[in-house]
Amino acid sequence: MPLRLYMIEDCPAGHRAAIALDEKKLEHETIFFRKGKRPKALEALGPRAKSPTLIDGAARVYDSPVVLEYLEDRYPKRRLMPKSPEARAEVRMLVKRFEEDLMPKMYAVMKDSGNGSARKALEQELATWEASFAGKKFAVGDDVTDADIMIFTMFPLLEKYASFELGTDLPSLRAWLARMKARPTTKVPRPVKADVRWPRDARHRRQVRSEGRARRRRNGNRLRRGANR
Ligand SMILES: N[C@@H](CCC(=O)N[C@@H](CS)C(=O)NCC(=O)O)C(=O)O
Repeated sequence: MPLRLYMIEDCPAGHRAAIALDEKKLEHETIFFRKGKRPKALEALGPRAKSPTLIDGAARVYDSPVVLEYLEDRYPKRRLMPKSPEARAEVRMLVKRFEEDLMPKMYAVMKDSGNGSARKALEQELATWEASFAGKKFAVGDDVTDADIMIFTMFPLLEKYASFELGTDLPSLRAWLARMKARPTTKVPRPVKADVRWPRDARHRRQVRSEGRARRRRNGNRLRRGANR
């Protein structure tokens, strides 16, 4: 059975898992659900099994950083973590800094009542990240790592829900974002109609499966095109 990813549309945490699966070229099925309507399979795992939750054989894994770690441990062939302990520590420190310092300010901009203070706080925070990204292709070295994936997934949301774009005073971050967007793996996953309902009957399950196959074929073609670039 292919891996199964449960996620909510426009959930940055779910998007991270989807990117890692595509970067690692792992065949998978994505089941979308709506906020507040977790499928029974997730409810059975307890309240922390949200978007994303990954089912892989006997493994049930949730919480996006843990899902990324699991995929790296279980499928190390296409690496999303550097080899050296120093660089691995750097990735983890950036992820922590992102979660504690940057992500809350990004969410604040999306919830902002409009007085502009959240935007100002985010711009000030991003200036510190501009310094960290100066002269770098990706967050840590020349290859995409979990740090890039974690950070990247907030930007499509900021653009969509807060019309927030990186300013021209952040050239290193802008170049990094453009590099991330250009990857065939980073497109925001969208459900096909059948995905958003929990499969209830045999006919519906067949429909979900056939749409899943069509999507995987499309994704496969997209990934192959990307790989041949
Ligand atoms: N820290 C978790 C956050 C997961 C999370 O809160 N996901 C939200 C959507 S972005 C969710 O599934 N909410 C549904 C619910 O709370 O019922 C992670 O990184 O995976």
